Formats: sequence, structure tokens, C-alpha cells
Amino acid sequence: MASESFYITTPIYYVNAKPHLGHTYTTMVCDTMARYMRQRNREVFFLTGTDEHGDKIARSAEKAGLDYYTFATQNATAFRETWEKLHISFNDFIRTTEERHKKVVQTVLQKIYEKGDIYLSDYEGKYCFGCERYLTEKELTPEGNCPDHQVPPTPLKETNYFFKLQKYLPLLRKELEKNPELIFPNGYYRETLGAIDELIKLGEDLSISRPKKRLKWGIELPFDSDFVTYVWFDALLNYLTGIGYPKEDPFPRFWPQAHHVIAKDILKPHAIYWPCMLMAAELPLYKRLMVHGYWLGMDDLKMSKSLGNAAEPLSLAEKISEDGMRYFLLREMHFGQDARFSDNILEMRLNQDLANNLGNLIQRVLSMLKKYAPPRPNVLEHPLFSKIEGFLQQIKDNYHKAMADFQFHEALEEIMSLARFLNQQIEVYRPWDLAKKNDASLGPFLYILTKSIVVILIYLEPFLPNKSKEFLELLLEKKQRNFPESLHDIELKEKIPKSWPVFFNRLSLASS
Ligand code: ME8
Repeated sequence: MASESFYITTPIYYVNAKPHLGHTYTTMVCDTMARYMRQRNREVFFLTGTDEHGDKIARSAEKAGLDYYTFATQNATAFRETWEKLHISFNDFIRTTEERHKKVVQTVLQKIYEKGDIYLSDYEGKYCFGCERYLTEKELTPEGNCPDHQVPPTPLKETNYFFKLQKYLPLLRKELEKNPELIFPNGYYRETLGAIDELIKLGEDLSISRPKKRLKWGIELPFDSDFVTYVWFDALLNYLTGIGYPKEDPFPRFWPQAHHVIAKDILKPHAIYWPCMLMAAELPLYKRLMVHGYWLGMDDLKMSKSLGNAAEPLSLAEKISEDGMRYFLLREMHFGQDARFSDNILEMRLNQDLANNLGNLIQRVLSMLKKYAPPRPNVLEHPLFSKIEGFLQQIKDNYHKAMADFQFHEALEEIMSLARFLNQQIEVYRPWDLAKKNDASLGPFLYILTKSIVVILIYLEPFLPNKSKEFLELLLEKKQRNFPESLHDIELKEKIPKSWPVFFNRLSLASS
């Protein structure tokens, strides 16, 4: 039987700069979910890529003294290579400058134009080149700046093509009322309903083009060669191109399961423009839009390249290990809310969870197995056994429930609570005393702990793919694909190795 499909996407990132920790977070979220779903035997398609057209890129290329495509290629390569070095398990990397994408954009535009949902008109407003859109007065800061880029928008007047957004807004509102799960967490769902009402009140449609005499760097409109596509109409369609639209494969299989992951900065285009575009193109809506908050720098502002407060992912991974970075990002941010990044928080979190709690547990248990070498028991008869089985039932429920809503911090907390419990049991049962007394319960006790460690590592695989794999290969007879629900599911290696690497090196960042 064909397994159920799962489609997950990152935003396609602008190529005006190199990736920073904010991009890395979203990409890690998608990677973790992709790995989790594969481990649950789902057929996964994970798409990421780069957004390469528009004013912002053209201006950065000019500043760098390069032609647009060369400039875009340099940074697209930086994104791709960063994700490859961080072992991001994407299935495809899409660039909006590719021919396959141009075809999709033109096909969809032509279809919507022929239906009469695209028309030519004049527009005057305040344009933010950073956001690539006109801002409303209400959105500006008290100083009149763009809230994200902290610069005043530029007054602009031009003739452009418009998409009949107003026609679809009431339909979208109805759709959202029927399906509140479409946008998650709920705060962003409610924000979207408010923004739709606001747009309906304003009565404006969506500008979808730029005159070529002002901007050449874009996909030409199929029905007017004097214009190129405005960046959102180009960018959002990548989610269709990536899975082969309009071809028969694999688009129909994956599209109904589409999960878009974004930060709140691009909520409006994804929660409003995109579903309206899909309705106009007579395509079903995506399954879910998952919206996270911002990583804030030490200055408490959104991490961004332009503010110079963003951490660089590869050097961070080198400093704290790739898995350390993955764990920190997913454990520290509560998906949906903002999180602050600092060396202190980083050091505290990783030392506490990975070095002290889990690292210590692994070290203690494997050392005792080696030192006391108790005979391997046939049955795990010990009062601890049923307690752990009970724990596993609770973990199974809570972990998967948390994962379904991208509440990674809760899923991880669930696993870490098992590690804490096991550390406590070592204090309770004092295996060193059992060894002195030649107590027959030592074997079952240590083997129960070892199997429990394996369970923990399997549940951590989507989050710590490298370390989990390394240790599971040392401990397991053969790779276990699914999530275990009982210690009976674990088949340990005949010979547990006598030496093993450090699970996680304690960090001391303040002094480094
Ligand atoms: O908006 N905290 O690209 P972009 C958390 N090309 N996430 C952050 C972040 C931060 N401080 N900074 C960036 C674009 N991100 C468009 C998208 S999609 C069809 C087109 C992440 O390079 C987060 O995922 O500005 C955010 O939504 C995205 O990078 C914006 O990337």
C-alpha cells in the first residue's frame, strides 16, 4: 500500500544576502518534521529554495557590481551549500530563475488573466523595497518607518496590473471560518481574519506587476511584455513548481498535504494573497500554514542581516556542533512565539539538557555496563520495567500530539523528562551497591536503562540526527525505523561496545 504523503516547504529565501540563524531555524523546523514523518513511514517531499527576482535583489547586485543572475547564483549557492553542510534533508531546491518556474508562473497568470481576474490600473502609495510591497499608513511606526526595516518607505506612482483580491477575500473568510486549523497557532489565524476585514474595508486589489522600464529583473507577464511579475506572484508559485505542477506527478499526491512553514513577517502574503491566488487558479488550498515568531538578537530586535545582529549558522554549528544548534533552536523557541538568542541561554540549555541530563545518563549507564559486566538477563524482571512502560505510553501520546502542532519544545521536554527520571532511578537503586552485593537485579536494571536510552535516542532522531545515529549504531542490532512503544521493541546488540564517544561536550562559551 502506498504510504500517506507529506509535503513541507520553507519560504524561498531572498538572495540579497547569505543565510543567517533566522533562515536556519525555519529550515531546521522543516527538516525535523520531514525526518519525523519519514520515521513514521510517510512519503515526504521537502522543498526549499531561493527567491531571486525583484527590486531588492537587483539593487544588491548593482551595489556588488555584478549582473543580476551572477549575483543571485552566488547567494543561492551559499544557501544550498549551507543546507547541505548542515545535512538538511530537502528533496528539491528551487530557484525562481529556473525555466521550470517561469513556465508555471506564466501558465497560472495566463489562466487567471483569461478569467478576467487581472486588470490594468494606476496606483500611488508608499513602497518598502525591503518588504517588496506598498505599506499602509497604519503599518508605519510613529516615525513613519517600515516596522521591519526601520527606514521610511518611498512614495511611488505607477500603472500596473492588479489581481482581483477583493473578489476572493469574502470567500477566503468563509473558508477560514470553516477551517480554523488552516493557520496555526490560533493567534495568527485571528490576526488573519482581522487583516482580511481591514483589506475588505480598504477595498484595494493586489498589484502584481512592475513596468519593465523601472525593473527588468523579473518574469515577463505572458499577456504584456512591457511588464514583469511582482515578486509575490512569482515567489508563492514556487510551492507548485517544486512538485511538478501542472504535470500529473507528483503534484496531485503531495499538494493536498502541503504544510507551509514561515515566520510572521510573511503572514499576509501566505495567509491571504496565496489562498486567493489558489482560488483564482481553481486549485485547492494548502493543508496548513504554520507560523513562527522571530529570533531576536541581543538588542531584542528581530535578527536580520540588515541590522547586523544575526548569528551565522555554519560558524555557530562549528562552535557548538550541528546537533547542538538543532537542539537549541527547536527546544528554546516555543513555535509561534519570539525567542531571544544569547551565548548564556545557549550554554545553559545545552549543558543542562545534553551534557548533564542525557549525556551524563548515557555515560553512567554504559560505564556501569562495562565495569560490572552483569550477565544479560533473558527477561527484564524488575520493578522499574512497568514504570518505564507506563512512561512510554505517556510519551507516545504527548510526543506525537506535540509534533502534530509543531510544539517541538514540548516534544523534547517529554523525552528529557524520561532521561531525568532514569537518572533519578540510578540514585534510588544504587547499582554500585547492587554490584558489591552481587545482587541478581543488577543485570535487569542496567539493561532496562540501556534499552530506555535507545528509546530516547530514537525519539530524538528527528532532532539530533547525527548523535542519535552514532549511538544507535553502537547499541542496536539493526536500525529501527519506527518509534518504539515498549522496551520489548528494542533489540540490543549482542556485544555492547566497551568504548564510545562523548555524547555532548560541555560548553563554556562565556570564556571562549
Ligand atoms: O521573505 N527569526 O525571504 P526572506 C525567525 N523571499 N525567522 C526568520 C528571521 C528571524 N529573525 N529572519 C528570517 C522572504 N527568518 C521571501 C519569501 S516565500 C514564497 C517568499 C526566516 O529571505 C523566516 O522563515 O526575507 C522568514 O519568514 C523568512 O526567513 C524570510 O526570508
